[in-house]
Amino acid sequence: MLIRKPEAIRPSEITPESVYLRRREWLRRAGLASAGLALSPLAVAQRRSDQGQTPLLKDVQPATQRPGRAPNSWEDITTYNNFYEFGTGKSDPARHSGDFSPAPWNVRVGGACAKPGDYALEDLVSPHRLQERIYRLRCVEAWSMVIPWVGIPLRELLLRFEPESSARFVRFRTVMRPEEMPGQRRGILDWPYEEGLTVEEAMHPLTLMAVGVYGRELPNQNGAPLRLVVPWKYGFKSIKSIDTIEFTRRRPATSWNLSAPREYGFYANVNPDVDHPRWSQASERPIGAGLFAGRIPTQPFNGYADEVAGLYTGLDLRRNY
Ligand SMILES: Nc1nc2c(c(=O)[nH]1)N[C@H]1C(S)=C(S)[C@@H](COP(=O)(O)O)O[C@H]1N2
Ligand SMILES: [Mo]
Repeated sequence: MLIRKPEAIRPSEITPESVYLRRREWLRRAGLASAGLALSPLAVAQRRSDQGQTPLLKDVQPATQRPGRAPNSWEDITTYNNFYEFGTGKSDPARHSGDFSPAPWNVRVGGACAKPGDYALEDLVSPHRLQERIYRLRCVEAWSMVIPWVGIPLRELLLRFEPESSARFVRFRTVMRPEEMPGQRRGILDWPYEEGLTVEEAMHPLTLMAVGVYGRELPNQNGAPLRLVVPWKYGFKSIKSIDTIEFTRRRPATSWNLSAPREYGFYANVNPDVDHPRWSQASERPIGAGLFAGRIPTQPFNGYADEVAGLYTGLDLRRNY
């Protein structure tokens, strides 16, 4: 469904990047791939699907920017998760999300926009060329990963709903399905999980609506079929399995902020200078780096300061944590 067949690629869509990827793929097939031509995550996914595993999202524009570290393994990304709807342990989402059904899927779009409505996932996704984005993810718990997402810039998606000028925030909600999500049968949080961004944050070119990882559709534990990725904010802002998007005039209430307002702010920008009340945020533990690997320094805005710091000029980042 999200997978566009190669025949569906119009000549106008063939960019230098896709030509590059195909050439690399050709080199690989011809046995010419050298160490200097390290395979991108997309090419790795291609190799997986060559071996008869899950199909990949064919028409994906490969990432142009890469963070300093190599992407985490598929194993790390899909077995070490936070998704409290399936339990609070890191392996709970992988183990307890088997009964969750991400298809069919509809998203209700509402609030201050000219095109509200119920949209089928396919209609949301199919007009867009999917992009690969390799981003760092920094959890507020002080661990981190590097993840090769596949998705649509949120900006492109939101503009289709024609937001009104009165819209100042965008609110997102995770589906409420206690029958399929065992964590929602317990009072861990005030369900359903809700998050929000300012319109400027939502419209920033780095903000992604992800539908895949490693060139494949999102596994349930990573927020199938549709989840937000805001790489300069703590991971809890990147809400999973979204079924509602609303343009609002007032700042929306958000789940973690409601549950512990002193610990989790609305902005939640990654900031090594502002500690969590119970632990330091100055450094982080990279997942999958090996038992004896040390912590690494946390960067302001998770390393994306050049791109996003301008969104917050004049804002006291210590108060607006
Ligand atoms: N609905 C929902 N979204 C969520 C969460 C959650 O518990 N429920 N956890 C958040 C947190 S704390 C993090 S760090 C990221 C983790 O994303 P990943 O498991 O895909 O790496 O998802 C975020 N999105
Ligand atoms: Mo997190």
